[in-house]
Amino acid sequence: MDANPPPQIPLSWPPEDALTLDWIHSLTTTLEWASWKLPPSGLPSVLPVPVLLRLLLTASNILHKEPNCLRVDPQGEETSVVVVGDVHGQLHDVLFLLKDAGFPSDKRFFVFNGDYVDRGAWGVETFLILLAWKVFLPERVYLLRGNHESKYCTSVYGFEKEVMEKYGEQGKQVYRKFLRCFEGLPLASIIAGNVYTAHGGVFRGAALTPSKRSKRKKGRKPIAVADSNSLRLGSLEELLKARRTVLDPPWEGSNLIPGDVLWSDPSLNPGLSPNNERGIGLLWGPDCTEEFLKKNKFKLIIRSHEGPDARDKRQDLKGMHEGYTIDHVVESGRLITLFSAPDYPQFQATEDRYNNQGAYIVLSPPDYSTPTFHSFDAVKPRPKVNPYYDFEEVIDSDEELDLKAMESSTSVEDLTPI
Ligand SMILES: [Mn+2]
Repeated sequence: MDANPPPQIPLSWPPEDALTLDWIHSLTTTLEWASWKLPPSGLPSVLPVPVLLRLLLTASNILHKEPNCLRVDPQGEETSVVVVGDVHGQLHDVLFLLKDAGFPSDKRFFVFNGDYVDRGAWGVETFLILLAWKVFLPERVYLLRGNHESKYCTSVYGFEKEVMEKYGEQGKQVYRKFLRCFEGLPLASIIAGNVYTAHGGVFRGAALTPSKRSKRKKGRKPIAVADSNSLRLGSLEELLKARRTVLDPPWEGSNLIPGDVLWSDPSLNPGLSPNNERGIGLLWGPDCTEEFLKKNKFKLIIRSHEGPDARDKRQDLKGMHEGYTIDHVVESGRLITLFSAPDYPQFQATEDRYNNQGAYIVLSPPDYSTPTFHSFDAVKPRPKVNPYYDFEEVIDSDEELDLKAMESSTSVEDLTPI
């Protein structure tokens, strides 16, 4: 397998910020070529830091202005919406997906459900290409946040190290700008008024403002984890008001909605309960799916977040072999999990692979609530690369939070002065 040589390297930022289709194709061709032909540290020779930072900043400014919950309203009889799940830095599979589904356009909207980086070796390239599409067609391409778009996850699952290896001395600065961009990603979308999408799923109601008496004393660890009895499903108004610009969604305190939206999982048991497996977020049952759909007059929830490895450990829900599962079928509609990284994870400790397909969903007019599933195989071979994380160590503790590691910083400004 080879790739076309890039038309012009190094890439330069388009004059007058006029990002064009040609520029995106040039970026794509260059990054794909580099993935085959250059060592990771060669990336700045084709994508110089100033160009990368310019793209990040331009996209970041757009993303930060978007509301927590986007309204995606495709117009016209021929306009479809493509929904994509976790892609995890699998550049070649994402490029296949974009070609297979057809590139974003006035007639083809895209909603990405997060988890662009970590585990796979090309998180930088993958996310930048999607950002370029966002800048080019901001009202056609929507990028939601995944739990991996956070300081904690990227420090454990490879993305931070990937940036450092690719950008060397300037890596720290580049990584900080990526984190700043991640903070701006919106949390959820509503497509055509009928379909709710988010990385993890539903969320609890906002905590009541704590009274002075319950205010935590300095230095004392708060015990604010809600028990199942006090949990109730949140409203869209509460989602819109939540504070999302956090490096890591808090698992305690009053700002719990972002953590729920990014980290929660469905269950076949009824009710809402703390997601003890993950250490953050919720588990929600079919009754909650029904309540959420009915209350908001939705017909479908499309969430992501669980790949073949996560599903392998669950007794109640189906495996992720085809890139999607239908988890709840209730009176008002359905709940779907969508995962778009085939042959995942890229690095595994054993010879056994899941050999899963990835999938994307196409929603079509008139009501956009009858999904068409497109499963696809991994692009092979992939370029040979070394992992950026200790996959043998973290494989068995899949996405469990190390709460201690998260305590240190809550905003990008806490990292180091920019
Ligand atoms: Mn996830």
